[in-house]
Amino acid sequence: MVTETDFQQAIQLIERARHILMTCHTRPDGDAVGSMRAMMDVLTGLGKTVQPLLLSPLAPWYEFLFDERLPVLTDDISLEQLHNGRLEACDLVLIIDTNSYVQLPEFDRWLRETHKKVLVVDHHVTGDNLGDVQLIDTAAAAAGEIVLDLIRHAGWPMTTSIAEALFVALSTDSGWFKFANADARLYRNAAELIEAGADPAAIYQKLYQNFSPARMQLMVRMLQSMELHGGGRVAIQHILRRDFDQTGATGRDTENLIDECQRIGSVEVAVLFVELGQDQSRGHSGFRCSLRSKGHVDVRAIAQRYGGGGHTMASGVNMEGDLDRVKQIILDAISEQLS
Ligand SMILES: [Mn+2]
Repeated sequence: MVTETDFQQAIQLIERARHILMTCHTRPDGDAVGSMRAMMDVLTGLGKTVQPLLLSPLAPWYEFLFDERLPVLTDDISLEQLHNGRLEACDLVLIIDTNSYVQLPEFDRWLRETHKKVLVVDHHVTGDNLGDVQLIDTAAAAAGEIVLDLIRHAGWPMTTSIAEALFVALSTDSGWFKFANADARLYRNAAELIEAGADPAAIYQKLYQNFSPARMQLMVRMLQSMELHGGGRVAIQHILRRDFDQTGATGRDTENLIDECQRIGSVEVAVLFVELGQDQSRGHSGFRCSLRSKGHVDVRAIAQRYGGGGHTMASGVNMEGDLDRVKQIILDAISEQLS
């Protein structure tokens, strides 16, 4: 729950700031980048300079949100530049859609040392208390809903561009308004954004009917890897490095692919293992494990046990070890809850 005092403190922090550095979790999703785009507009409108920074590349289907390519830490800006360069000139750091160091790779090293004021906007249950002021609303379906509440509290003007960006945030984090987090509040907020100029049909096309052939091929391979366990209640899939190499798809192309197997009626939990690159796993073999639940199994509890996090119905965790081993660990943890 975000209190009136929290909102007032956040508004004060923003009003006093002049140069704002803004970032979100790695592997940025629609909620993170939609909320970022909305806040970029809000802050620019207030006369602030804004430096957006991504921690991994933006997926192509979100590029329409931005007029210019956003810089990516370590690709476009080094950690040294972050320490020494123009980014040190910022007087407020805004972190959106996460409150955890582990979700801020490399950036966390700067964040741990900096004395800058930090404002966090997040809706996840797990977190490291990164902010001097934190707008945390775990009942919100998307961080974008908290951004919308902040705009309302402050009385900042709504524009078509902000409405579109926030609509992307709300719609993507709810699987286009179909996950269990799609409550009356979400639909009301979405309606308000449509009234403010967001065009759902146009946004849907840009987000969901915009696959590259390579991404489609990657999805086909993922579906071919699918195994059903527990009498069809658990679907386990994987994507290996060679699947990327042979299709030409990239890591960003895996977003939302895990949801596909939930079309199977019997499936209660979907699991996707994506093999990490050598650089990310520092020589070890490792996997990014994503988990989705239709509600019966708490997949956050499973991810948390191995150092990950997320929501009860959508979570993720990085795991070391070979595929058979990590599969068995996750399958055992799910079976425990199903029995
Ligand atoms: Mn989110």
